[in-house]
Amino acid sequence: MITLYGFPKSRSLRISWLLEELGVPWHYHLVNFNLGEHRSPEYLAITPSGKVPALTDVDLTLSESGAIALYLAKRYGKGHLLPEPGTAEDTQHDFWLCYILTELEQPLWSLGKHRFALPKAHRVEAMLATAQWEFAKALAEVEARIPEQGFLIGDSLTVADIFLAHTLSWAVAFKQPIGPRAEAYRRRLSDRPARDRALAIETAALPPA
Ligand SMILES: N[C@@H](CCC(=O)N[C@@H](CS)C(=O)NCC(=O)O)C(=O)O
Repeated sequence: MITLYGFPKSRSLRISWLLEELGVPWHYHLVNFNLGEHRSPEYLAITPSGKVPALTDVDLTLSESGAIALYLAKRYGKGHLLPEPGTAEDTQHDFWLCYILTELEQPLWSLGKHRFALPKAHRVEAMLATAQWEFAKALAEVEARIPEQGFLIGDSLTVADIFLAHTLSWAVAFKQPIGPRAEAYRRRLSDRPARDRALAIETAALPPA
């Protein structure tokens, strides 16, 4: 059985959402950041970085949301959620996934890290303006390429759509302006029932505050 290690509203939502789209049985293991469980010896044995998401399956243990998503889509996607290997669409998919993870997400995450995620002693106020500027620059390229209707590539959902919609939702949560085309895309992707189910599963695992 697949086990996803995660924490609500973190990058684990990319994977829980994908698992719900795939329709495979899976189990959610909450790594409760509020209790410091990501620094427990049990969790560090699964992933030495102590970060989420991580995933275990019958024959492997894996971290990094991009690697986990590609693994799941290749192993369980039955030809859906990724373009056919070697096609122009496959190359486009590579472009999007690399761009989202290295150009779009990074400045946004710098913002998050220096606002709340890093230990206070390591937060640098002066980073915030630069991160916002870098994010706006990276977003401009997304807005120039994002389709007015449908999905990033072809006429069906791919892994890159889940990553882009999730990253754009972080931008909104971090109060970064996104243009109307990106916002319309984010909303139509986020309306998918699989995403709602994934969010509900992750949130229900948290003990009441
Ligand atoms: N590149 C990694 C980043 C993982 C990551 O930074 N996860 C955050 C939550 S979204 C985390 O676990 N932070 C806890 C920590 O850094 O100790 C991925 O895409 O999976």
